[in-house]
Amino acid sequence: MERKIIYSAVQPSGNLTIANYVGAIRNWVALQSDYDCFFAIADLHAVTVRQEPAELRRRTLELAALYIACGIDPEKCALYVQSHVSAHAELCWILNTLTYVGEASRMTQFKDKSLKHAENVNMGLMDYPVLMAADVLLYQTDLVPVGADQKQHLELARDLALRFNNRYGETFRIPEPYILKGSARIASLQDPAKKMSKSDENPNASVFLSDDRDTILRKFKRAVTDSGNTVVCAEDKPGVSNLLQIYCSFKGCTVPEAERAFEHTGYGDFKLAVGETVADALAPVQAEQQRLLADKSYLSQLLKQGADRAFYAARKTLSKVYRKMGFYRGE
Ligand code: ATP
Ligand code: LTN
Repeated sequence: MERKIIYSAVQPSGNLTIANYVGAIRNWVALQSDYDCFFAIADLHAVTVRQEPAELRRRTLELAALYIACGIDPEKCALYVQSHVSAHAELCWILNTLTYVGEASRMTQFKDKSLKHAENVNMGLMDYPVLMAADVLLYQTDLVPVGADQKQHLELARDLALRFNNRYGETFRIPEPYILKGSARIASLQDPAKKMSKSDENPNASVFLSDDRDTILRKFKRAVTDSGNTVVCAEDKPGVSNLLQIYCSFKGCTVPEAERAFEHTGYGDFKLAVGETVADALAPVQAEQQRLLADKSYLSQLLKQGADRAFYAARKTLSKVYRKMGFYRGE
């Protein structure tokens, strides 16, 4: 039987946080043996917000090393840099002609980022979800593992695929979001009403995968908790609930199990335990990432191999798109 196709990506737009790890990359590892996977480093998406060129270059390679350190096997899946496959930008242009300005401007992320980067509300920012649709549709993707925050973008990808198919004939497979069980939404350590994000201006709000043990312990020590002194997951305890979620994600246990373990523990010791658990779990990943980054030519060779694989699959879809739309392709 034909294997289903999975596509996902992360932007090299900042240092990754434990939320990106728990909510995205870590979950992909289990998928590689059962699906044909494409995992990209979305650098074209990253530049919708201003990036320092040297940083973008460094982070792109760091993200590649991190994927592999987390357990993504470049032999099993296509691991590549989005800008290495020009078909993404080409299909994005085509899909732009099917996207209404109204629907693009209604996207929550566009509205949020427009407020956050008011000095640079560029066309790319508005086009972000269309490029994402191009990513997914190019590979005839069945499933897209992402966090709940990306669901709206996937709805657009589905709408665009259906619109194209209705207008020009069956071309794209209709992708489904794949919100994985256990991939909880992790909140900011300083404001549990906000999601933890790599671009938060408060460095204590997010734990980065590059943070060393002391920094991790310090950030958890400073994390906001709630009134009271019991370690339980409850609506009126968003801070403690978030810390419990983080603990469980790294310890691999359930919330009731964790609540029981901390039944007689105060907030100070609880936060220390969460920090230690996270630091212990990250240490081997960090070490492996550093080992990989020491051999840049090997990494770049792996990325080239991934891009070749992606290019081959993408070209097939793109030729079909051009043909169906009536672009002259020669005799
Ligand atoms: P930025 O702050 O630059 O917008 P981000 O930290 O929100 O970035 P993205 O690059 O947008 O991260 O997302 C990468 C992946 O991580 C996506 O699959 C997304 O759903 C997941 N993710 C991001 N933030 C969280 C979170 N707080 N909890 C769980 N998953 C998350
Ligand atoms: N916007 C995504 C990253 C991304 C993506 C994709 C995810 C770019 N292209 C295609 C899934 C499929 C995010 O997670 N912030």
